[in-house]
Amino acid sequence: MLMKAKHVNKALEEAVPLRNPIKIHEAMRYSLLAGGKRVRPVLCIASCELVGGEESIAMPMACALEMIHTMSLIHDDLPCMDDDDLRRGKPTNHKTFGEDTAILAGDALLSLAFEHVAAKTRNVSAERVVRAIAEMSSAVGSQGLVAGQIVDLASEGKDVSLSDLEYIHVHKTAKLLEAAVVCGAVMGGGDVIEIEKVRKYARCIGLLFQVVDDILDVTKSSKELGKTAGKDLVSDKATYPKLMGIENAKKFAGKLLGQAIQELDYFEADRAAPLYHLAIYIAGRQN
Ligand code: GRG
Repeated sequence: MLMKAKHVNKALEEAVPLRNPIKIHEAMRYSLLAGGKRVRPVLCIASCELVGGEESIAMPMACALEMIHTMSLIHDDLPCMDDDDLRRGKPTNHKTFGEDTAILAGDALLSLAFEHVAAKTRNVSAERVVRAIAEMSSAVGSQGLVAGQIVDLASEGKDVSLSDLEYIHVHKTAKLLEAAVVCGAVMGGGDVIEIEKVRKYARCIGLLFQVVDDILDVTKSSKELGKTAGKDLVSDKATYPKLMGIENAKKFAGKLLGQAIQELDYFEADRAAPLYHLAIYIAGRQN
């Protein structure tokens, strides 16, 4: 997994060279190469290999997914959205380059993502490339990330039900993770049953990712509370632990992990091992 993430980092570095106009490429590279966990690209490659494809076949798609994810983080951090100062341990894009450039850097990354898959994918039929691009697009637009974000923005300061919370997370987080896994299997030559199995796996880990994030928020905040003598660091946003209690949230995470792993039973154990370990990693991650 670490090796795959390293290969992704190298491919991303090459995909966005520092060229003219320098400022926009600097801003794109600043956030893209800032050292995220690379969960989406690694999932995409692992899924491609699961169905018998090689890493290189899925690499342009893997990079495109990380470009889209990064653009969504840049825009999410803007003053008109979450207004955050820090991302991936560094000042946010707009803090470093200004709001105007940050918006353009996001736009350029989104556009480059589609160009990159279409222009750089090799040894995959045009029909499969188009299918994968359609899958990826649907995870981004008004039925995907954008849907999650607009409902999230609209719910600020209001009481959020468990089903609202699930809607937000499915769209903001799970859809792109699902696209990563499905696109990997499509590029790798997966058949209908294989693609359906990995889609179900992805739906579970997509939600799992967010439940774990919420649990980490609580555990991190309570550790910080200890350090800061009672200063209230717990945000007022709705989370799984808040809506169902921490123990039930942990049980729910366990159930999702179990379901995800069950979907992998269909595949040869050796081939499914990376996706199996990725699910365990997502369940047990500490950041
Ligand atoms: C797609 C046009 C367009 C706009 C984007 C701003 C927005 C609309 C959507 C917000 C999407 C968002 C910020 C979702 C949160 C996703 C999430 C769980 C982020 C954290 O992912 P990690 O933990 O982060 O994988 P790293 O830094 O490791 O990559």
